Amino acid sequence: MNEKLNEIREKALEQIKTAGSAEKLNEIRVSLLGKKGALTDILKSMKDVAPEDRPKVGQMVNDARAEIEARLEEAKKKMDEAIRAEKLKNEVIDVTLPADRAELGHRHPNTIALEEIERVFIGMGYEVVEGPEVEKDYYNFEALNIPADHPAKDEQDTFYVNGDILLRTQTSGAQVHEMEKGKLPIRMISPGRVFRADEVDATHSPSFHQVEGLVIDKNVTFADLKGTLAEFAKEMFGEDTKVKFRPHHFPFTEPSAEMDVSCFKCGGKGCRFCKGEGWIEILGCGMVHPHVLEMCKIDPEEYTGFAFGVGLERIALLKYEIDDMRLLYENDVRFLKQF
Ligand code: 2U9
Repeated sequence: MNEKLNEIREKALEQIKTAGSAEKLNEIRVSLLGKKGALTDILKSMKDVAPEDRPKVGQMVNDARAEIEARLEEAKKKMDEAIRAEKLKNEVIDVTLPADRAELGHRHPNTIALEEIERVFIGMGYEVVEGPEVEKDYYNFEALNIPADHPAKDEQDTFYVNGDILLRTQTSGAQVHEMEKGKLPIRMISPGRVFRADEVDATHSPSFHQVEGLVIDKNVTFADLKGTLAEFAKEMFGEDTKVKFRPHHFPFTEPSAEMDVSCFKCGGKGCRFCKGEGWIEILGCGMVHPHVLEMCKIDPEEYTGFAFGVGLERIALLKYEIDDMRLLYENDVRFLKQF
């Protein structure tokens, strides 16, 4: 019995020493101390031991059991400590490491084009004035000499909020507000979002952006308009850019014109970019209509002015040679990342 007990004990201690996991330790515990375990079997066979030897043998079995339990407990503790140490090692934070760089966003092509336009006009002494996107019919149409029966006023072209309140179709209202203040001279540009009931396609959107400009002073002439816009074109598209004015019609300016710039891709020879024309249409402009000045209580005999309007998206598309306006609105990061 003694020998058998020793053998179980030695074997158990060896197994405990080489056990590699908590599961293995548990297996060892069950195989020795469980219901059908080796030590339990020995206790069960105590009935075969001579009565006078039973206390001694019982003591020996209990000692072996206590020792195995203690070793199992010890091994388990060691294992837990090793696991904790490993975990801690992985959790070590090196506070001297440089921080992750926060990803910076990208400026939208519209923003880049607007900042460029603003830079040019601020350089010429203009103020940047923004107006409301929701406007009264008067400021969007009437004050700009756009008659009540003008097609632009049709509900199919303009988003009406209710009655005479609408989403502005041009930023001109901001200029009218400024003129009404009665502080002259005026040299301003008004950038901003405008709305038109257009279907979405490569060149149209129900919401886009404009930059309009207005100068009002004594003795302002068409020559001032030409000189200013020629300088703008050079700064935007390069020193060699030429400009050309074609007569046009707007209700708010008289005379009116559209301005083309020589193609900045081919220098005016004609290429795919300018569709062989050598010229690219950039903006509309003209001398402020005397009636518009009168409605703002400015005497057209004393003051004259010029105005112009550019589509911001048009400038951004040209500048970056993008052929579909929808790309500017989709905010696809793969597109925006390129700017
Ligand atoms: C006042 C008086 C006159 C602003 C002007 C244009 C010509 C023009 C278009 C360019 C492309 C609109 O975005 S677009 O579709 N604009 O051609 N805008 S003159 O004239 C004004 C503005 C304010 C008081």
